[in-house]
Amino acid sequence: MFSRVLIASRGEIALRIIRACKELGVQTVCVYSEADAGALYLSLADHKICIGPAPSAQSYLNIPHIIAAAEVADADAIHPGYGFLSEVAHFAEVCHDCHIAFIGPSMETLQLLGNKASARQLAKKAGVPIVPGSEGPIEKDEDARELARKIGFPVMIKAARGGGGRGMRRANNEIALVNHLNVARAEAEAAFGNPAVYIEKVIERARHVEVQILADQQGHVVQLGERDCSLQRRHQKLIEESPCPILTPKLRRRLGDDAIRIATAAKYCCAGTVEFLVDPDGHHYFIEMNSRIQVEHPVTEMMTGIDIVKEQILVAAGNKLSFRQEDVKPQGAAIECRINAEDPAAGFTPCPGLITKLYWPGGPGVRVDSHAHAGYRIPPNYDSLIAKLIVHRNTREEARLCMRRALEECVIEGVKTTIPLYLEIFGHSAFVSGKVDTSFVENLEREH
Ligand code: MV4
Repeated sequence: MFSRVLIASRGEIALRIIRACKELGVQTVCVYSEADAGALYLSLADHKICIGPAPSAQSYLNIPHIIAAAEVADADAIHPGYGFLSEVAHFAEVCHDCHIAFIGPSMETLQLLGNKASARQLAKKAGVPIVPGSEGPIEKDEDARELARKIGFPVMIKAARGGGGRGMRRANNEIALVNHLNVARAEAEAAFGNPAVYIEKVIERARHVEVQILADQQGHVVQLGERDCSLQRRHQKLIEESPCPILTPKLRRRLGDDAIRIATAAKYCCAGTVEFLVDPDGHHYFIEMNSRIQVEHPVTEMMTGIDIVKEQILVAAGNKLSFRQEDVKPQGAAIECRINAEDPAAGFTPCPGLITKLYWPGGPGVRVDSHAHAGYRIPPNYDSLIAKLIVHRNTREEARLCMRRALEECVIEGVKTTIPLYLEIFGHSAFVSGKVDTSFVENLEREH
């Protein structure tokens, strides 16, 4: 087992990893930027090292500074959390070359799954359904037009090195396709350093359902059930829930089996998430795999009782998974809200600033994962996540009512948050009936 883990992330996920390490008897080193110097969670780490000024490029994305901190602190492993360098193959390579364990998949797996076009090919080869579209990147406009005519408009143009909706454009006809293709290539080159784009048929009114995977270095791959992430706004997830209200037992088993097929084919190790789209006819399609712990992992932890972050650390240290597939029995219903310092009434404008008063809910079935506190100043340099509020109850309806009660108990003064939007959503008949798809939040905004 590791003796000291360096946490190369910030905020609530850094605190989450500190908690897992403490329970494992592992020391922690937290790196932080000058903007996070006042955050109280840092005092829960055994050591803390400032690695640079606020801008991510000079701190949380600065590989030499992070590696130097690991050397100084004599850390034998690095947990990348999510965001920042968590899926950067080169970072995993540098850790390997410096004899520091990277708590995540191998560099080769990160590279393979980081290219969404090659991940599609891997899924197809593994016998998993993918969205009708191109075999790999699209080179010539004529090929794109021919393919689009064959699969039918509208089509989605996606950057191979994108993901999570970044570098994704919809084209409703040939003119739009040709125009968007060149812009998408330029944007992909600028944003990801790689202009490759691929094409998929647009799956209308889809649900976005993802399956949590845990895999050890001995080749055991286990799936921990699904999370429905359809409630997003411009690809920013807002609310996640499990089980997905529209999955039949048969479709649930198919998604689980297909997620294991893809993780096995990718020689996956550690925690990962396989993303699918489910169309109104109940067909599922693989779209991408995320090679990191995700913001919404607590939903699955509440459903299964498995500590995913602890398992990540144990597996990275060479331990076998401490359970088998037949031991995974998701119970009840769980819902997570991302409480962001944004103003939903003003187009989700970020509202960083000083939190003057903070009171979190509690009681049966309520979990709050947050690094925030009264007197904490939310820096403008990073994402606006203040906390994740997660509830777990026996049924979805009980979880919905519990979530509303918990949201009403929250006291956050000094910054605006997304809470008012959530109170509206959890009282909306479409949510109550479980019939929301990926367009729900944007339609709700249009109603205002
Ligand atoms: C799609 C899609 C429909 N058709 N791909 C990919 C990344 C993820 N964050 C969203 N993704 C989607 N990919 C095809 N071929 C629908 C989504 C999607 C979505 C798209 C637009 C607005 C909100 C969305 C929410 C979930 C999924």
